[in-house]
Amino acid sequence: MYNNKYVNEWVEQMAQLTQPDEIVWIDGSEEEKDRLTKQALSTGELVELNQETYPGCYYHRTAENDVARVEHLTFICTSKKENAGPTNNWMEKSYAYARLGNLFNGSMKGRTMYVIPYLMGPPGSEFSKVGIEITDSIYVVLNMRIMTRIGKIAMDFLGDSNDFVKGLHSKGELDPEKRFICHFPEDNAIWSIGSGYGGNVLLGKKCFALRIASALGRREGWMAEHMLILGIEDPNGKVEYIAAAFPSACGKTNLAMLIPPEKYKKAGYKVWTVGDDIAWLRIGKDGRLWAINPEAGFFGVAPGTSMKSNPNALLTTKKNTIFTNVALTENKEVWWEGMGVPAPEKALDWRGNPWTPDMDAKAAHPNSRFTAPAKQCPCISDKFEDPNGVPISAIVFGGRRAKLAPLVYQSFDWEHGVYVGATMASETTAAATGKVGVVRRDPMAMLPFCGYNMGEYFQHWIEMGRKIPNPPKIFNVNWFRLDDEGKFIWPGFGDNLRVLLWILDRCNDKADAVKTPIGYLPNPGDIDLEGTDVDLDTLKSILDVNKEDWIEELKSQEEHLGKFDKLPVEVRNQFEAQKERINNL
Ligand code: OXD
Ligand code: MN
Repeated sequence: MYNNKYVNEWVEQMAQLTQPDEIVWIDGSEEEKDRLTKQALSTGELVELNQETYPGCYYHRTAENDVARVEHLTFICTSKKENAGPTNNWMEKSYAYARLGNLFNGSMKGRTMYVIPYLMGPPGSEFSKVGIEITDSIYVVLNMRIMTRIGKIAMDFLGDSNDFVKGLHSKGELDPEKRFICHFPEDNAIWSIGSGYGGNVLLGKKCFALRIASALGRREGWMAEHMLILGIEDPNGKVEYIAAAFPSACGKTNLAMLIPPEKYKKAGYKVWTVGDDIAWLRIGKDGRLWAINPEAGFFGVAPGTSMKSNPNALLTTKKNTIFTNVALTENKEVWWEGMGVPAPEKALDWRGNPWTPDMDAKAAHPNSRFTAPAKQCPCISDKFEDPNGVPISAIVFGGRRAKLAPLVYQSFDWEHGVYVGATMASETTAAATGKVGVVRRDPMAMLPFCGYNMGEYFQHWIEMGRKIPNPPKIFNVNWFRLDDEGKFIWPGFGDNLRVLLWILDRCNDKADAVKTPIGYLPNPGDIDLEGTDVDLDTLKSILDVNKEDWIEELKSQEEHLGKFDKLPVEVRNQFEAQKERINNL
């Protein structure tokens, strides 16, 4: 037990509700980690991997029906429905406490309750915030240990304050019928029951750092965004930072850990990772927007991660990593589709069933994950733990669009950028349950993560723009244009640096642009193609603004914007102006 009376009182109440056999207060020590790991190994919750090739690494399988975030079971629970807005599932607050209270009642009988104090953000930073997660899962404790800063460090930060986010998690019966992920932004509380999958149960991540934090940010004048943060160092050693928002599984982790093409490497360019998923942004004393990564680890999608696609991510996972729902080989190593090494002759698949390469089924679940300490990343930024964060030069939005959106364009100004973000769309992937390959609008990549009315969220963006004396410029990228045969036109991966450098040139007034109805596009000659297979004509074909396609797009945008009861007039006006420009094309 720590000696913060607010924490102790609340834990006492939650213990009365859930009735655990025992309460363990997490201190974050190595001794504790070893003890809990041993326990998890003895119950089979974790499997030890080959300690020669994967030192400190463990393997976990979730229940078969519990492999992804469950947006249809995720709720924003406020007193009034309009505070959750049109894009969130809503449950009335006291009804939610009562309904979930029934499920939590006695849910930890025969189990141990772990109390995990955790810090989001570096110690000593004005950005940082404390959460306490109560859970009956050792897997959660060991993952939170990687994803956040747990134990004493968090309690020291909290002191005797009552300013912490109260997170209650129980595996319950792991029954999808009794699974709920509920957020109470009015009370800084999260209740999650019935799941053991990371995105639903590592409450520091999506639940706190995005849903609760976005609501806090609005109240307190800052922003919590679904953004990676990367630094680009030029040959003179100058580093500039970009924050980028993409919907789930659009290659955010790859972009955050980009390896420059050979030519740029030789010239002295480097890319540094500050964060791969979440950014908390505040206005700095110098009038710029500054960002931290509130997390301490990466919870990345394994399939597709290879020495070719993302060597930095793969190398990050070589020790002290927990793998979830990938395939397990006979010599206790892990494997997944797209790992870039031959499939094992025999393995156990993510369900634990015998698997051989000739089978039709996938060995690893498409949303299988690694949980790895950020500090192990070969390209981790030396500013990763900086309490001041990093100054952001450009905000980049993007999504997967087979057609329409050009490779890159710059918004005319902040307000136009907010409209670009508010109408962002992408084709769905496997990170959330549901259909794959359908175009869905995902404003600022925050659709599943905004903890309040999304119209008011747009308004908050507009207002932040007015308050930031020297705001970042806002861009949109689309690495995913397809040719008629369904092949990607742009090589992507490291070559995306070529586009990011144009973006930085624009921020530094070093590149010209072509004014189009949708924003500023590069002069094709300003994107360096040397060393790629792309010729100038091909590049031109993905730097196009097609009137007919955009007319269709605007119809769909209009329908989308029509859903917001609190759409800011500024966003509506930006839409109308864009429509007029397209019609005049
Ligand atoms: C994630 C997601 O896991 O966005 O990061 O789904
Ligand atoms: Mn994410």
